[in-house]
This record gives sequence, structure tokens and C-alpha cells, in this order.
Amino acid sequence: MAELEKLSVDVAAQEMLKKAQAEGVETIFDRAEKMKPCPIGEEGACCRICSQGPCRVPKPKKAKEGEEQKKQATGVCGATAETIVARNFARMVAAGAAAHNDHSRGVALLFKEVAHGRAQGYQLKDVTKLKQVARDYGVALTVGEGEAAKARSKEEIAQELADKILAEFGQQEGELTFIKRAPKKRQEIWRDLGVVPRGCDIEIVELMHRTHMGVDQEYHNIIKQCTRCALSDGWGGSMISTDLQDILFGNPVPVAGEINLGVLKEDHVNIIIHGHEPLLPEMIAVAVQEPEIIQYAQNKGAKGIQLAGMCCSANEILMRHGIPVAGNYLHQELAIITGAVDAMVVDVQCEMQALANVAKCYHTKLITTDPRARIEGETMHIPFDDHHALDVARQVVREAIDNFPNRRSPVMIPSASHPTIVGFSYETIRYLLGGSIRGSYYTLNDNVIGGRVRGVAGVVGCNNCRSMHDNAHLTLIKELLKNDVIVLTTGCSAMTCGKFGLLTPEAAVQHCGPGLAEVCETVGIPPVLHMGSCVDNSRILMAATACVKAGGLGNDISDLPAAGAAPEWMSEKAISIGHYFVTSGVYTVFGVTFPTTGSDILTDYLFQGIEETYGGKWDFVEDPLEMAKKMIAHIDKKRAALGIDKARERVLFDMEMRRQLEAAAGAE
Ligand code: BF8
Ligand code: SF4
Repeated sequence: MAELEKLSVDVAAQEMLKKAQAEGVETIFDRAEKMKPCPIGEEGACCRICSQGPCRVPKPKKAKEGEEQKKQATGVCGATAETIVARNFARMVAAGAAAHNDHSRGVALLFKEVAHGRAQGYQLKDVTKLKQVARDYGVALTVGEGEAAKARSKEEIAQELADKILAEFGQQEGELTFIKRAPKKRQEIWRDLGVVPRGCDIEIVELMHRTHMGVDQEYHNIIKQCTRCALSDGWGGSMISTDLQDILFGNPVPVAGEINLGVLKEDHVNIIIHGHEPLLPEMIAVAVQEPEIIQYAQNKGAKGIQLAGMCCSANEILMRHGIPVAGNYLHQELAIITGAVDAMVVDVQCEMQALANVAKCYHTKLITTDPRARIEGETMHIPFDDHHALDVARQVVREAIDNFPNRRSPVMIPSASHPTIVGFSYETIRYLLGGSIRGSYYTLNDNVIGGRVRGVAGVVGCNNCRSMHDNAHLTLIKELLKNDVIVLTTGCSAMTCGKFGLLTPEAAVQHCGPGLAEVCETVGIPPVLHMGSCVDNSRILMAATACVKAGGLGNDISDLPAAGAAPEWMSEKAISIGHYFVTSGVYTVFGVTFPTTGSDILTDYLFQGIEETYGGKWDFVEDPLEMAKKMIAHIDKKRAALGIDKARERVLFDMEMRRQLEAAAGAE
């Protein structure tokens, strides 16, 4: 095991790794050391889509002087490195978009059952948002004409809306409804290029078809379908998930929370909810508050029940209920190693199979709840059923309580945990910026134009065991704040921010440049705004669109002084997200490694060529400080193009002058 301090910057993680080591329990960090990534696969240069391969086409070494440069090999069918690498990239986009779009289908199916009153425990909570989405989908809010018009019930509206949304998954032609939410200019770009997604399913199927042996073998054309598919995620599946979840569970508003392994309690039954779909977690949150359940836990000798989240399910229940978070992706094994987790309840995505082994070393019950995601080994399966979700939730909680007396020693819970303020949905930011009457993004734009806020960055995405846990997120974000760049965050990145105190209003004075600090103090917000889970990256798209529509910062997302990053990405979802940000006009930088480096031609296209068409582009930078530098340079380039670079210089001069004045005053 490498030095623990080099594996994570999080002391709670370090403590648990030490415990694991002492107890002989293997974690992802040990396995990562034993298994080095295949260098050819890492750069996307291995094709195994037919049984004549696998064909490996790594870049040939640079020729020495006087030698002839060797050509890059092709696969045995003649597929070039460009085709092979593009196909691999495309399949990542397809799988990532599939994960989000299938998530949203599940939410839409539940939404339909709730609308018909067939889903135990759920309600239509946010009627304002329901009406908003209904308008988007052309669902009438009233029946009858003129004075005889009568308002339809929320159930009626929701029933029709559910059918329309569900039909869109299988739609064969036309356009996804939410495409209309994008800035006009962006919509025109997509239409001119023929990349507007038709439905949520068809784009994934077509992309998989086109990457089958002997189909699409022109890399621009493959990437074009990647775009259509990724847009069906960002402006389709992910946006549908976010909006329907808001309608069902409530649109997040600022709420206090707590994050890191220290939220677990030794004398309580600890239940960790891990995964992505908040459907069952919402009911578990209800079940743990029921007096009979609490009594049941007390009868077993526990003081109470502590519910905590992990990964994106954590973000969902944190944002809406302030339920504490035990940690991000690389914490999942570590939480069990505390010895205090009585049940870990998982649904879909980002759950390591190794959890089953780690759980076996302790007393933890690993409970799978989704028929699409079973885990081999001594796990328990309690399937989610939307007609009886509360009963299922109660059963899950009772399993955890029954397991409380089985704890083995030693239990050790790190003390680290940090308070957070979360829940900055796109609508909440609008409200906070302008108050309820004149709520809008004008205020943000004014501050950007005036130079107090230099620009906006979306920093999102995973942890990756190939890079020091949380380090890149933290270093990058701190550097952005120092340079007056406000940060919007989701996913595991948001949890990193929480753990290190960046999700509190006090962080503004501590970490921001003078301009951003002043704005945050005036509005009373943290300098890093937690916008939710990974499907909630759609909230960032909406916030960017709102900035465009508020005026003064150009006509399109690509005009904004903004940039995106996923410095510790690892999942295919991240690639789909990255690609919809790029093709929505955002400069997007990934860290750790980049899956197309096996073809210089394709990589150049993604890092440069694509900007001509979409105004956004990909980039790859390993070092987080360098990443910040490039993002800030991009923001400054956009400021110059908008003609607002001068304003910033003036503000900085003013601040400097103010400091000098203060110093002079102090000296007197
Ligand atoms: O959807 S950031 S590790 S938990 S994939 Fe997974 Fe990555 Fe975390 Fe959420 Ni998103
Ligand atoms: Fe090799 Fe071509 Fe088959 Fe890929 S499709 S494995 S490059 S023969």
C-alpha cells in the first residue's frame, strides 16, 4: 500500500485506509496498485468489437533522426485508429446517456403512477414546476373556453404529461421538447447540423448500430451521432429526471447539511443509501421517522436511526431533506470499514462489486433494490416496487435494525464532518439573485459585466482511484475562487467541496478574490453552489441559458465567460455529460486521462476542430492548477470578445486602490 497520505487528501479516508490495512481488508486503492491500466486501452486504441480482433493500434514511437516514421497500424479489417478510437468514445457516450435516460424513464414511470394515485407514499409536491413542465409539453392547464374555462386538477395535468413524456422515450422523429429551452442561437446551430435528438432511446440505439463492425467508419460522422446521443442525455433524460424529481419530491431550496464519515453514529442504527435514483430513498427517509420504526430500533438497543447518503442518491436527499452525506464515490468501501454501517442500500450506478466482499468482512448487510443491478455474493435483494414503496422502505430499514446487534468490534468512526449549505437549484439561484418579485439572473450578469465575478465554472464529476482522492477538485476549485470565478458543482465534486468547507457562506471571505467575496457576502451565498446530483447537470445548462437570456453576455452559451471541468472523472456518464456540455458551447476540461489520445487526429478534432462548429471544445489537463489556468484564460478570452475585459481591469484597480487606502488609513 502506497503512503496513505498520497491516496487521499481527506483525513477521514486516510483513517479508514489505515484501519483497513490493520484489519487486512482490501480496498480499491490496493487493487489499483496491483492492476495498472492497459496503456493501449487507456488511450482508446484497442478494438474488440468483432472476433477477428482484438486489434491494437497504438501510436508508433517517434522515429529517430534518419529513420522513416512508422505508420500507425490499422485493425485487420482496415479500421483506422481514428475509427477505432471514435467508436470506443462513442460507446462510452452511448452507455453514459443510457444510464441517465434509463434513470429518467424510471422516474417518469413512477410519475405516471403517482399521477393516477397508484403509488404508495408519493405526492405531486411542486405544482408550480408541474405547470411549468406541462406548458413546455403543450399540456393544457384548463378545460373549456373563455369564461367557462376551468382549471384542471394537478392529477389530470400530471396524467397527460406523464403519457407525453413516456412517449418521447420511443419517439422516432421530431425533436425532444426541452431542446426548446436552449438559447435560440444554439437551437439553430443544432438544427443546421442535424443533431437535434429525436427521442431518448433512438439516439443510443443508432449510435450502437453505427459502432458495430463495418458500419460508420468516418470519425466526424461517428462524433456527430455522439452529439445527438449526448444531447438526448443533457437536454433529454437528465433534464426530465431533474424536473420530474423536483415535481415529485420538491424543488430544492437552501438547506443545511453535514458531510463526511463523521456523520455516522456509533450508538445509532446506521443506514447508507448509495446510488442514483431517489425513488426508494425518499420513502426510506419517511420510514426512519415513523415512531414504530424508531421504537423498533430502540428495542434492539440503538439510540435511534442515522440515515446517510453516498454518491448521487446522497445529493438528492441532502438537497431536499438535509439528510447527511457519508461521502463520495471513493468512500463507499471506507464507510463499511468503520464497522458501524448496519445496512448499505444500493440501487444503480457507481456501486463497486467489491462492496460485497468488504461487507462480508464486517457485519454490514448489502441490500440491492433494483432488478437491473444485482450484486453477486452474500447480498440481499429487496426489489423496489413503486406501488408499495413505503412498505419496501420499512422492510429495508427493519433489516438494518435487525443487524444492529450483530456489530463486531472494533467500530471506529472518523470524527471528520463539515457543515454545508446546499440546494441551489436553477430556480433558487434566480430567486436569491433578485428576490421574489424581480428574481432573475440579471444581477449575476451585472456582476460579470462589471468584473466582480470574472466568470462561471461548472466543476463536476467523479473520484478516480488513479488520481489522489479529492485533490484535483479541491485544488482546481480553490484556484478558480481565488480568481473570482464562481463555481457551480454537482456529483462527487460537490461532496469534495462540502467536506472541505467550500459550501458555506464563510468560505467566500476565506477563499475568494475580492470581487467574488463581495458578491457572495451581499447575496449571502457560498462561493461554490451545490446544484445536485449528476443528472442535475441539466440545472447548470438551465442556469447558463438563463444567463444568456438575461442579456449583456452574448446570444449563446458559447459567448458566456464560462468553462466546465471534471478533474477526477471515471465513469462513462461523465463522457456523455462532457460531450453535451461541449456541444452546448462550453469549453470542458477533463483530468486523469483522456480516452481518445490513441488517435492524434481525432483528439485534435475534439480539442480544436469541433470549436468551429459548436463554439465549445474538449480539453485534457492532468495538473489541476494548469487546468484552472486554462479555464481562466478561456473565460478571459470570452470576456474580451464581449468587450467587458476593460471593466474588470478597472474593478481590480479599484480594489487595489481601496487596499492601498486602507493600508494608508491603518498607518496613520
Ligand atoms: O453520477 S460523479 S462517481 S456518483 S458518475 Fe458516480 Fe461520478 Fe460520482 Fe453520481 Ni456522477
Ligand atoms: Fe479488428 Fe476490425 Fe474486428 Fe475491430 S472490427 S476487432 S479493428 S477486425
